[in-house]
Amino acid sequence: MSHGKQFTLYSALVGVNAWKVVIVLEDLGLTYETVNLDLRKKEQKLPAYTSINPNGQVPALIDHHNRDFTVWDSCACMTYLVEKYDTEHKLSVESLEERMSMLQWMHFQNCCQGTMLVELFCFAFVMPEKSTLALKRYHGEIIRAYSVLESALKGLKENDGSDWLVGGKVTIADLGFVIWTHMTPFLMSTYEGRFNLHEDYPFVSAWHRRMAEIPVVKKVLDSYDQANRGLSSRLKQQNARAS
Ligand SMILES: N[C@@H](CCC(=O)N[C@@H](CS)C(=O)NCC(=O)O)C(=O)O
Repeated sequence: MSHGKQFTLYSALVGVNAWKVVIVLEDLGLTYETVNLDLRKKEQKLPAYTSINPNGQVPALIDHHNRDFTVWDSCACMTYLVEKYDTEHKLSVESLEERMSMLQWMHFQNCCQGTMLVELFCFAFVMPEKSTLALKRYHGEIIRAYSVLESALKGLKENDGSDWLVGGKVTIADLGFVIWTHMTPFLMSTYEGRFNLHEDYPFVSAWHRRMAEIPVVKKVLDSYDQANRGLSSRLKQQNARAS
């Protein structure tokens, strides 16, 4: 399966989470082969894949240089990669306390920003019935997540002069957010509630721009856009037909 590449990454073109792992693989210069599952065909729920990730979601990562060690969930994959291969701490920090701060932001990203955006998207686009209450709740949670980030980044800048969440440098704590923040304006446009990243969250917006300009991140975001070109218009058409 590996064709000489160190890792196999299970991903999906329309999914977002595996692209978080791509950023770390690319940044650390690790070689990988991507296997894209078709989520609409439910390939992620077939036994061939649930034997790799019992949770039946992408991403999952296999390290062929470590006895085919397998890890799933985007945050666990990113953490594994830096713990084992980022020996120079290019994208990570050293002390236990800073590593826990990094994990704390990654859990927040996964459980709050990522999950709430997915739920909003599901209730706006995927579910056959619209639920105003559900949409309102997820929209509110996303606003809350961005407000938490805004005040944390503002505080870090004003108190420590830092542009980043942990350790005064870009780490996987920051990078876990970038693809989701990139997608947020589109995902939020599925609902009428206000969301203006630039005007309402200037510290988040500036932080996101700094990350999006890092050459590796820019390359991955461009690849994501390329892989998903036409997605938003396809989804809008599909939604118009369903309503
Ligand atoms: N917390 C998980 C979430 C993974 C997830 O939601 N993956 C989506 C694609 S972005 C998926 O596989 N969806 C298909 C499904 O849930 O069946 C992670 O960060 O890896």
